[in-house]
Amino acid sequence: MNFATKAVHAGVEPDPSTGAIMTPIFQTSTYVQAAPGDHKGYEYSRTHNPTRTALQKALAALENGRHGLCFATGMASIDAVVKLLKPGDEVVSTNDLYGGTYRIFTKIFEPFGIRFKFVDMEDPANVAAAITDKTRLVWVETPTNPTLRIVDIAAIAKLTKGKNILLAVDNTFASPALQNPMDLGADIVMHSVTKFLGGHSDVVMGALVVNDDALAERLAFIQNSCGATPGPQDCFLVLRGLKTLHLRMERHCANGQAVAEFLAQHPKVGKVYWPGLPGHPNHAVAKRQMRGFGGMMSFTIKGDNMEDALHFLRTCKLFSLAESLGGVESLMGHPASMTHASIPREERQRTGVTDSLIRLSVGVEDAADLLADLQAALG
Ligand code: P1T
Repeated sequence: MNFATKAVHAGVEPDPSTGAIMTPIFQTSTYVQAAPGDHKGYEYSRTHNPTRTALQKALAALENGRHGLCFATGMASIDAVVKLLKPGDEVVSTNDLYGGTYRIFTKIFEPFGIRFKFVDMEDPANVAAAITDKTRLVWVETPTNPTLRIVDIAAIAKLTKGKNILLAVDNTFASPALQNPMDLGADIVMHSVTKFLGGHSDVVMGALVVNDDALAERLAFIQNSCGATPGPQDCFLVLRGLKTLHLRMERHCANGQAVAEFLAQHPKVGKVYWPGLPGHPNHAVAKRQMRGFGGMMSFTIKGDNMEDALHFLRTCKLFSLAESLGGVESLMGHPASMTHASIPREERQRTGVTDSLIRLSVGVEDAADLLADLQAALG
């Protein structure tokens, strides 16, 4: 099945008791058993819920994987992956990544004896140099949040294969409509479902997709034991969002291109970070491993002056100032004070998250209206 057909149909069967075409919201905590252990595959909703099962199947299909696991938030899904490790294990991670991921790695898991190394993965040689016989996980985010760096997933997979090292890819910025990391050799794909998968800024959720049966079993054990699972109503909303994922992503990409090209030629704009621009350092890799460049981008205002950035954020009208991304409406953010405030300033500056950096999540509105809004704010 091709992607658009999977987006509409994957995981979803008409309800056997009524024929309802939409998966019902199974708003139940438990399931009646005829005798102890004699049940229909469902015992308790932390462990299994039919609405969640449908969503997990749909997400697995969209990532070309065999097993999907949903979590209460994107962070809970990252938490589950790191809980596969034990004290003394090492993780090699991208140095530009969502601030919350950096925070859980350094503030929650480092005190438990897991060691994290943050490297610039635009050059896979840096990953090769950081891997030791203690490395058990390589954590890739691509495109990275917020400077849209691109990591060559297939090149990193060559470094981890056959070495008892899991390769996990946070695919939140691309969504499975634009990139399928497992096809490039990843063992685990992670999503903040909150973003493009949900697509309507009304749900917070996370997901993992894997192929390996034993790995899926270990993660399902963590999912059930730690209990950060989403409720059925949220699963229903995401099932509904997925049906238009391919259509939304087409418009995010088209609007993203219009906005990036507009910013790139604007005399008041400094740097523009968008993987679709030919001047992006890893544009060729993005072209190879992605089917489109998406609607996420960041830029600086010439002179790199905090006041100018704040003026811009106060003046824009269609782009709303808010954390998060990937919804139908355009959002803008100031990573240094919002999404990436938990990363120390020197660390941030090194990866380009300067005080004037502005991140845009370009929505699916009319492109001309978006450009007019940006033009007015830059003026
Ligand atoms: O917010 P949550 O669903 O828990 O997902 C965390 C997360 C993980 N990975 C990436 C790449 C993310 O962007 C996020 C969440 N990011 C934001 C809220 C943000 O505005 O960048």
